[in-house]
Amino acid sequence: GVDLLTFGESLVSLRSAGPIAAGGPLHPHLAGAECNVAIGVSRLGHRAAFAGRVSDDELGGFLLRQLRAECVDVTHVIRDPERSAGLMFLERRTADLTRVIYQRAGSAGSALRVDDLRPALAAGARVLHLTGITPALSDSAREATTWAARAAARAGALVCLDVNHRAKLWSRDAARAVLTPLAGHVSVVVASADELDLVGTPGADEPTVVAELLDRGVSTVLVKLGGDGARAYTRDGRLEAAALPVTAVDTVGAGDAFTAGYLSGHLDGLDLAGRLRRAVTLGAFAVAGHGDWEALPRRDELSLLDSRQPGDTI
Ligand code: KDG
Repeated sequence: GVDLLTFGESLVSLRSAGPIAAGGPLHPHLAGAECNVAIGVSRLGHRAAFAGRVSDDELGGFLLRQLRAECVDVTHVIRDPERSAGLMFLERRTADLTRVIYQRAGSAGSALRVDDLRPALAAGARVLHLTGITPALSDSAREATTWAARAAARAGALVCLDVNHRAKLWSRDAARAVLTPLAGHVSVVVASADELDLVGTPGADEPTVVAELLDRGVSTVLVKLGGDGARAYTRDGRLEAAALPVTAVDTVGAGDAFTAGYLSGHLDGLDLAGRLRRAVTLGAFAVAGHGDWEALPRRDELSLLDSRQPGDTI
């Protein structure tokens, strides 16, 4: 088995440095929250696998080549000859504001179903990572996500769910109706502060939702606070970590980096403080460089941001 298995939709992200309506070049990148996590974990030397459906054309070939180049196991990816790759246009509208346009309805990734995941689950994984994006893609993808969470939990894997609400895919109420029951099958829930009530009582505050989750068997709740760091809750109480001070140039993918860092720390057997520290460290690398995952560290680079001055040349 692998250290970490994840699945979902791998996207071709077409990045524009300025307003799309003004024209100019678009640069293709691999994207998709689950792929970002797989790459983050793989860069740190763990064995990570991605499963899902990828189009059987050049765009699918591009996605697989990127994953392989990052040493992500794609043995259980299925090539779909009938559907196209999901696209995401990322428009850097201003230095501080990025806009997203999706062209992903009916994509190969959205056609994911339970049978696609059976071989990957049977092969085994220490950690299964899910996001709240996959169940928003289609009925079959939703069924596959819930099935995988239960199967992995039964097999003794640590199951992690990042709420990852995508308002362009579904409403908050629709997301809550699916993600709240799903959270009952997982050990680790990751959310930003504004996503927390999508896995609990609508409108409830952080302590209330955290208490609900811990009561339902979740062992760790991680709340991402961006530049303010993160909070972790377990039955033993609450722990906080500050963000590393870096110049943020691109926040897309920061949450995935955070989760990859946390899960890498789990795989290494670190205590909660160590896992949280690695999570905010990967988040800092993600925001301090361009791209969803391109700037993530190798293991020998983990301390690169410590005791560093702006503009340092090393
Ligand atoms: O998590 C970063 C993402 O926004 C990204 O890579 C795309 O998975 C994605 C999505 O569905 O928005």
